[in-house]
Amino acid sequence: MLHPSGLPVSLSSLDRTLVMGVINVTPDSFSDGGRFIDANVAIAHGRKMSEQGADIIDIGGESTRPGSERISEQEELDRVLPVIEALISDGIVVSIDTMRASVAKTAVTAGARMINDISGGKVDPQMLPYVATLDIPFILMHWRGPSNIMNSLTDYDDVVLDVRNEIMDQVASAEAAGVHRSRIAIDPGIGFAKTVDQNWPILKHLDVLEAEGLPILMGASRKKFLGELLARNGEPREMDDREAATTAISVLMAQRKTWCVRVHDARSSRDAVEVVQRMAETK
Ligand code: PMM
Repeated sequence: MLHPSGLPVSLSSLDRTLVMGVINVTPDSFSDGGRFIDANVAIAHGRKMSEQGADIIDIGGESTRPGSERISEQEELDRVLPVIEALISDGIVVSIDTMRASVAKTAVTAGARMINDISGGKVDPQMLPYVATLDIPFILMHWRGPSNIMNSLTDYDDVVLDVRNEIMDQVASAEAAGVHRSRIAIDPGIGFAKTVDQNWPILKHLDVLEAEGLPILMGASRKKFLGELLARNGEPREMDDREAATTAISVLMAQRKTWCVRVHDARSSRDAVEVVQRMAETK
């Protein structure tokens, strides 16, 4: 059964931040590239994250790391489909991370319950019309351009206001294509067309985005701005050693009841959400 938000009732009735566990079935993703290119390893990891408290597993087959090039549709499908099918048959709620309508459609037909398009429908002209035919959540991320050039697209007058305005323009395009507003979650796109320093004001002034009244997903997990924050002797903190900082962000998000955090380690973020939730309920 689905809630009017398009979420399974068991998720939408929760009064806490959701935890989305990430699996990149890619050889080169920014955070976990190469680890889950083998479908069996990816499936085992998805099951583990689910047991550890992930509410949703987000599966992507195309790397979005800065500078990365696109892969073919077939290659993307070959990577993600076996993993999606296996996790869905276990009853796990799956989200498809793709910029291609055709891949989204195959995933949704297989049972995926959410579409996460980092371009918010800007890359594939078929995406928004397709999403308009569905009753499931659509995660629309702030996006200025493809990964191979996004590091040159970081000029903002005021990063907080510009990101808000640009996301809301994307939301308007989605609505114009027939996507119902109640299906849209927005995401400021931490690290996408942003310098390391530009991510902090977005987090600090999240109220500006919250004022739009749409659910917000935050994808800060293990990203470069955390590695740079924790750098020693000019060396960024290793990717695998950014978990405590990621958990700190999850605490901050849970405190403001952000809709969802997208993370690589489900257990630490879910534990953090539980602590915040218990504090909020304690008289
Ligand atoms: N980040 C990545 C990939 N997909 N999707 C959303 N909605 N938000 C993000 O911030 C996001 C994403 C890239 O990082 P990864 O290596 O953690 O997947």
